[in-house]
Amino acid sequence: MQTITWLRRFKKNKHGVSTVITVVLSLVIVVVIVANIVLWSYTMNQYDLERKQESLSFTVTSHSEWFFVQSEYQINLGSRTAGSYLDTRTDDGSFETFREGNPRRLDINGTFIIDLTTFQFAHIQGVEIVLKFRASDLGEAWVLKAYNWTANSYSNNEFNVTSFTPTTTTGWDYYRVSIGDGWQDYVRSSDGKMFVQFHDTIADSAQTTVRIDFLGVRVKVTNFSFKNSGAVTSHVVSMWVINSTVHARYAVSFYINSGTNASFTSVTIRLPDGQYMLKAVTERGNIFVYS
Ligand SMILES: [Ca+2]
Ligand SMILES: [Ca+2]
Repeated sequence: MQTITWLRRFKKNKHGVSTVITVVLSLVIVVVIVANIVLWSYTMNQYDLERKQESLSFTVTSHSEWFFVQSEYQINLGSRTAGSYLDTRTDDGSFETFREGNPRRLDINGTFIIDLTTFQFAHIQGVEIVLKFRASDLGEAWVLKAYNWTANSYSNNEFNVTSFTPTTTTGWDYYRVSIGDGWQDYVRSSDGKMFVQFHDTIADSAQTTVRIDFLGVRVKVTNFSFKNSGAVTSHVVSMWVINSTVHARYAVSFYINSGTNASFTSVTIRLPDGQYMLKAVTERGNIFVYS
């Protein structure tokens, strides 16, 4: 009889214990869920807050400054009749004058130094040469070349324009050259030295006078200057280059601390000629536009 009573009590107690366990477990689960919701909501608020606090602006440059002839041009054919090499350093209307000799030829060359300390060889994407000149007659084409350090001779093989026929005897002509692939042949990697040559093409009857207002070289580089006026460090993870024909995305990794400016050079990002828009996308998903 005693045994039966004990068994009943035990069953009753067992039922009670499992009820308690169920309640406790349920409570634990509820607490865990609520805690997670609170934590998630806090994290999301924090994320949104940081996202709203992000504020970037930026500009871009696609070229270095101009580099000019170091000293007086060497004259191989013809002569110098007025002005000096200093006149060819600024596009300002003051010029240096050269004249064809007998035979009617002109051939000069000058030494230019690219500043490779500021514009690292590995960051350069190409070279540009610009000549602003006036020829006294329009009877022949003129040629810009540069010394090819690999071939050990003057060449314009990789130039986009290999000769230029002047269009005016009273105004100025701009003879613009761009060297993309192969530019490395024309800039000495050890010191940035370039030799640029300018010459006529035929010994015709006219004794041509040539005025040079400007002759300069510069390198193509893509350099971004960021300004972080936000309250948080920004991490730019991609850049978009957009115009009517280009819509390119480049993966990058630029960190800009709050309240600071920072500049970054990209070898891979190619900026198109003319108008374009740039977008910087941050890790937080913000998009900042430059146009
Ligand atoms: Ca000539
Ligand atoms: Ca000038």
